[in-house]
Amino acid sequence: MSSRPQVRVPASPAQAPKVHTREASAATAAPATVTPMGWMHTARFLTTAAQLHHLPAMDTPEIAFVGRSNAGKSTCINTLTQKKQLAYASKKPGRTQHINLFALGKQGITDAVLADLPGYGYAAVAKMDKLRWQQVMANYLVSRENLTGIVMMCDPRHGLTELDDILLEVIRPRVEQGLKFLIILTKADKLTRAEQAKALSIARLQAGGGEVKLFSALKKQGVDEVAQLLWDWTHPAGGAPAPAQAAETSAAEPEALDE
Ligand SMILES: Nc1nc2c(ncn2[C@@H]2O[C@H](COP(=O)(O)OP(=O)(O)O)[C@@H](O)[C@H]2O)c(=O)[nH]1
Ligand SMILES: [Mg+2]
Repeated sequence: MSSRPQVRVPASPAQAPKVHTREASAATAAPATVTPMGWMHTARFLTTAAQLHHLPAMDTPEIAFVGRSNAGKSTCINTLTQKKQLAYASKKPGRTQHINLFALGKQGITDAVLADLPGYGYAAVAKMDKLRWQQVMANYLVSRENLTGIVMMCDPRHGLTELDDILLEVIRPRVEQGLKFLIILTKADKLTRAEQAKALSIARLQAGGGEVKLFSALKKQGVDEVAQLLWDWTHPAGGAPAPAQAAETSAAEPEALDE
């Protein structure tokens, strides 16, 4: 038996009034000329929440960005969206342990939401704050109803760490139910071609059927590919985006995302 603290996941999704706006039908209303990159550039701050029940319930497909501190998450989101103020929004005092939501799509017809989750594994965060945050994050990943996909940032020079593995365990049941999953290997410019190929094949084994992409903000590598993939996730051919089902109960309690 592990004596480490456990992250508890809720027995049922958080109860909050659902936000129904005319934004829900935007996927079908989007003009055919929109490019995935142009679409990413429409990103704008939507809201921030310290706790799951403070997040608005939405029926717009949502993509969560997760990763260890310093993995390159903020830089990646900035590069994809061409919006420096998004990272600024996430860095504002008091919001560093918040879930920050950004809207995508033309103004007034949001057709997808990006959720920026604070990085984990940062040693300087007080133990209690860490535990509280891990709880919020695990609850979010397990029960957020409109969650459609998860993007995990990983610095390939370090590979997936123990914290990344624990998070993978938390989301595995939902990925098996159809939740989209992508590992972005960041800072690819720091690797040789041979190292990139090796990092790709290792991460593919760990991604459990999810996608893996190399990314460099410096060299603009992988930007189009990632934008295209996120577009495809949220605009499936022949129908409105369908969020993967949220887990009704937790099969097993994940370990704490702690070091
Ligand atoms: N060479 C290189 N450095 C990067 C890249 N992306 C991020 N970094 C650097 O990695 C460090 C952490 O990046 P940041 O986006 O703040 O990480 P976060 O903590 O995951 O949000 C910063 O010094 C960045 O400048 C990249 O594509 N190439
Ligand atoms: Mg950051």
